[in-house]
Amino acid sequence: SPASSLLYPRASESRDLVSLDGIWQFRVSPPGDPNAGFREAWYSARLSESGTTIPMPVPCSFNDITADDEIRNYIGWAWYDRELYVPSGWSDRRVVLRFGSVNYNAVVWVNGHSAGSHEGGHLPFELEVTSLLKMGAANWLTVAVNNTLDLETIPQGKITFKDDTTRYPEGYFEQSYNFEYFHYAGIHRSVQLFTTPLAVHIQDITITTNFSTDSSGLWTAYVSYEVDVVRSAKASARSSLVKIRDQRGRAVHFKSLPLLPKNGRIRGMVTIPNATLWWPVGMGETPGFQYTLEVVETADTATRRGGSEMDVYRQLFGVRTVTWDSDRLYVNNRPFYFRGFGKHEDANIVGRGLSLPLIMRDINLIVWSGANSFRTSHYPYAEELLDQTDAAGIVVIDESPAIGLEGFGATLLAKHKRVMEELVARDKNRPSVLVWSLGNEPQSAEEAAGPYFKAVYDHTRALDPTRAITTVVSVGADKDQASASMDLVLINRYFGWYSDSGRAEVIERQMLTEAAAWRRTFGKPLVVSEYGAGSVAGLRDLPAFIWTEDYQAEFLRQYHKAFDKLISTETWFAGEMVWNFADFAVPREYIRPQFCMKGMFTRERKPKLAAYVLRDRYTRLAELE
Ligand code: BDP
Repeated sequence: SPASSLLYPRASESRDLVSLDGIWQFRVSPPGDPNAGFREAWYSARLSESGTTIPMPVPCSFNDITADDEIRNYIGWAWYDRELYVPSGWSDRRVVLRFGSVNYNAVVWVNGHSAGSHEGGHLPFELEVTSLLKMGAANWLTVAVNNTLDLETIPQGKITFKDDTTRYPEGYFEQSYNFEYFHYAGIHRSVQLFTTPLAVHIQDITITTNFSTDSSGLWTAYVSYEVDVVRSAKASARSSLVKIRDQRGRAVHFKSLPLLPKNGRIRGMVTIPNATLWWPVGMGETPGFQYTLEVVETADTATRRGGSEMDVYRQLFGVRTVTWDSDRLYVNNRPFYFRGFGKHEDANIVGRGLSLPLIMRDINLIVWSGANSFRTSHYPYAEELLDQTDAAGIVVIDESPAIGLEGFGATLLAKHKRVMEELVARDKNRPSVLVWSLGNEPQSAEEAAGPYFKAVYDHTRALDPTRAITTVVSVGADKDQASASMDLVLINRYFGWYSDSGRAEVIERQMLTEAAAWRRTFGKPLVVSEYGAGSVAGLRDLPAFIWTEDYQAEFLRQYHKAFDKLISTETWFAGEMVWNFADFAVPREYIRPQFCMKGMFTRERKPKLAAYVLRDRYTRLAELE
């Protein structure tokens, strides 16, 4: 299954990489005729031959690029295409087309031939296109993207047809969502072609780590790896090498492995004496320290050229452990306290599209604020961002796109399991990912939510025995059916905002009462994964009034009083994550003015007053560690 192999596309001496990012051609389906592109086979030639196209950047959301309301709010099949050439040297290579993320459904053609499809935004997929590409001639690539959400997609939404033609035009419908952020769509992350040798390629690598310490305080690391190797029918194994390199590129370990006669999985364990551990920022002297596992697979070929072919792949990893008990989460056996953020992938113009400048700006602001973590609310974020969290020692709660789930039927469960497979396959080697989040704010008071979340938990646990698992909940402790199956309890609370709006004076008491109730009910570590108040940047008042920067700052201080009490009196209070890092776009609605204003930073990443309050606190907490 394709989900078992999602190695990041990395060039090496045996692998070429060609970016297909750039300006593509684009068109949405005509109003009232969503299937026109399939009926008229738009993919059978260049898109511009079947109708008008407009230029559209990739990667990017298509919503905020034009001045056209129809495109901003488009729901249905949108079409992309571009031309491409392949180096002639690729005629004896295996060629894979990889999409970092397409939201939501994608159907792909190469030169008019079906190349495959994928369901679900926010996660990558690969299609082998070796036999579809023409070397030494122009090729064209067509992608149809559908962003319609219903009760059997993840996340869910609803389509309501407005049948009253005295009030609505023919065929008018409304897409609603089980979530409160703008439903950006399109080809959101990079599109790449990469090659591997034909005779042999490294399909997947899984690394897990452990360590021991001796009396002099030196660490010995135990690195276990599994390498999935695929050879073509006529090729035979010649050699299999594993090296571990430190950050300066020095080989600290070298191992020649026994040869596998058939395709399959090579397993091994290596020891690194005097090893350097991976630590979260603020916790050790080496935050974000990583090694590289280098795998070299060589096979004798029976091709016309004879000889042998070699595939090389380099996988970063960190040496660290994650454990948990009924009180806390531990990194390398030391208790970890989350001081973090809920975030979004959201920015002006690019929407949810990959932006490397934005990624670096956000990482720098997270470090500035003294935070040590964030949650990828409410869907998996770009791999390029997680590269930076691994390297900086910023802890990640890696959340699936399953937000606001309801119904909990068999189809939804199967898809949810599949999403967890893809997420774990993509991020399993990342040291910064300590926790999988199965989803955010499901209707977890429903009876069916209990067995449903237990099933998703068990499935995820089987995929990865090494990380903690949670589901972020918002119903009351007396009603919640999901948390009983989880390792950590994460709750979202809005005292002083959605209840007792603008009344900061009742926050502390309510937060303490609430925390005690969750502890009593579940006896597990508790993290407040969301608390937040909106503020319009520049709107000020004294005394503080709801929606001002002053109220947002005061609101935080009141929660912090409660958190400080919990930290000093309870062993099980495991962290706090403010909602939200930055202001972000929301659907068309009247309770928020185009954006959720709960950011510490504006959408442009300029600080509000609250950012300084938070920074003072997080820096102080870091010093206590
Ligand atoms: C919470 C949701 C989050 C919203 C937030 C809000 O988890 O996605 O943005 O409310 O309303 O319930 O700001």
